[in-house]
Amino acid sequence: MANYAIGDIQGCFDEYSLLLNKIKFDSKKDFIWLTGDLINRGPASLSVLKHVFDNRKAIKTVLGNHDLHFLAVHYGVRKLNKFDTLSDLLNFQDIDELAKWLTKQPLVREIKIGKKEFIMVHAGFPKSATKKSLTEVNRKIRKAIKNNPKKTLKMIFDHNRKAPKLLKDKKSLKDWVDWLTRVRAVDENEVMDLRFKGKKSELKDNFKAWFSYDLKIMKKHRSVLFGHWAALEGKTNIERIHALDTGCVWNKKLTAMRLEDGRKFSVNKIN
Ligand SMILES: [Mn+2]
Repeated sequence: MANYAIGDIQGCFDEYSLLLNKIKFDSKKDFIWLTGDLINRGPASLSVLKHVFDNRKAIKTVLGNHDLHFLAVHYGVRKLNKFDTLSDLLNFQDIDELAKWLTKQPLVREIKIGKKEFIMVHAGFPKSATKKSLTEVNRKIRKAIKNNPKKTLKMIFDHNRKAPKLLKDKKSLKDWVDWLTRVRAVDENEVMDLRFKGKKSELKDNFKAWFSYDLKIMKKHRSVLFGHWAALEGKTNIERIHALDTGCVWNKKLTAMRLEDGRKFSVNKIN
């Protein structure tokens, strides 16, 4: 029995299958934890989502920005853009069931392996975040999506308007969704540069990687797992903060980390 965290699959079903073979995944004994962005940009979003759904007792995910974008298109509050590869999914006869299941997935997960504890998100969180605040925010976002998926998804993707309703920590639910599913570069005042997608070495003057700050959440037995930032190529150079998106959809590789011992397994993108 083992637990594996796997980075962004983005519709790369063949590489995902190869990786599961490589780690000899057994859905009766093992657990897989996905960093989100299961779909989009790659060729086989439907196959990935079906596999995860069919194995949902053993395979768990957090939501990423592409998963939320798909839901927004499905619920009719966003349009497809020219780089999207979501048609197989949107045209699938049982898509309602898959979409409904996806709306129930969290944005933050806590994984316990013996004495070790892992916090998993798709993109990141503010340096001031605590386990308590992340749990609370995760609960609020899930509740909002469940109660009114259309309205909530519309609010999440309304990038021009500052969402008015602020939570106790002065961030709105939209701010929090941006932190959890989109953040990379952040300045000292917790302002995000959401356009930045480059390497750490390309960050502008006042901006640092969100995980380069002294994160309040970090404790001795606690680690962080995230995806989303392919340009990091799996490296943060910070102990117990693990970047798992190794850019499979960008012709690099798909990576799994065994949580019991930290060993990494990768497969290259098949061309
Ligand atoms: Mn992403």
